[in-house]
Amino acid sequence: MAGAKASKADGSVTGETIWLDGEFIPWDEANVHILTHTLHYGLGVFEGIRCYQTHDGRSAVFRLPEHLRRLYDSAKINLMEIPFEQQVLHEACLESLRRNDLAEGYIRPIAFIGDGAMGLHPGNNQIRVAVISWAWGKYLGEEGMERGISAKISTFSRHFVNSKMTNGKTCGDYVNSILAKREALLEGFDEAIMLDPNGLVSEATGENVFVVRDGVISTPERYSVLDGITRATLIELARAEGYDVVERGITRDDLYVADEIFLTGTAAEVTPIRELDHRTIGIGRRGPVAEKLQSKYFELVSGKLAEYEGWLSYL
Ligand code: PPE
Repeated sequence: MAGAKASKADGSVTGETIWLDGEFIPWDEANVHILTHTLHYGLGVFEGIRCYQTHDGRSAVFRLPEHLRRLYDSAKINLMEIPFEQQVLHEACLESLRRNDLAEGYIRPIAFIGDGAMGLHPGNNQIRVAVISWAWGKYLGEEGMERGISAKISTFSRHFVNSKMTNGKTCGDYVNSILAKREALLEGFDEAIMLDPNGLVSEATGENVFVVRDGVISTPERYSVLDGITRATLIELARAEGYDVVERGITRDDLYVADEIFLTGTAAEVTPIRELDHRTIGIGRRGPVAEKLQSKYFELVSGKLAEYEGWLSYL
């Protein structure tokens, strides 16, 4: 398919083939029935994983087992049983990249409830599983990686922890993120950071938040945020670089007076914030800590740090 490797300016993505319920089928035929339960009620779980071309030309998926483990955890939290062994999905992720001819790309496994029973109780509707891969460039813009992006504190609160199960990555939870993201973009910002119901900093619409002040790196405790795999990676990299990293309650004004703020996520990687609610953050562009950790992260995912080889699944 011509142009299959690029995601277009309108955000649409295409490819050759999609793994659905155990087999690869043509991209354009990967359709579901309109009564698909997840479409109506939002109970499904998904992952976002990246594959990078490494320094020696091979391709490697970053922390694939950890992402798949979280997928199964998300399913368990939501009382969904994924009808495949983790190893089957592991292979499907790698094979999906190969079959779509992607040396680098984003992988989206999703488990959802199929059609059949309607109403909130999904009955015995089939749990369906897909793995999709596509080329995805810089999530918050190439320029943002160096210049930093602008953000606002959202008027929408992040879910209360007993409402959003924060160890899970559940489809319907993203309504809250979409509301916050659209509000931010409509007002001319690039991203939104949400506060939890107590007013403490939670996370951005699809990223975890880090703050630097006087050389100390802080990030919100795990309980109110998705247990980000990039977050965990950054904490480890930062500590290895000799930084103090603390997980603590962070207030809105801690962000305003930070020397640096940066966001982490599989899609967003490590993206600095230059301005928050019209206040310049630190030097108003990527600061030294973000720069250091960003470059370590990219060295890591491109296979240049031998001590972290175990985090790469080569194609
Ligand atoms: N918080 C949220 C709410 C979130 O969605 C993500 C990932 C993270 C934190 C970071 O988690 P991790 O990727 O494990 O470091 N967001 C995915 C959504 C992307 C999308 O737009 O779709 C991602 O980065 O893949």
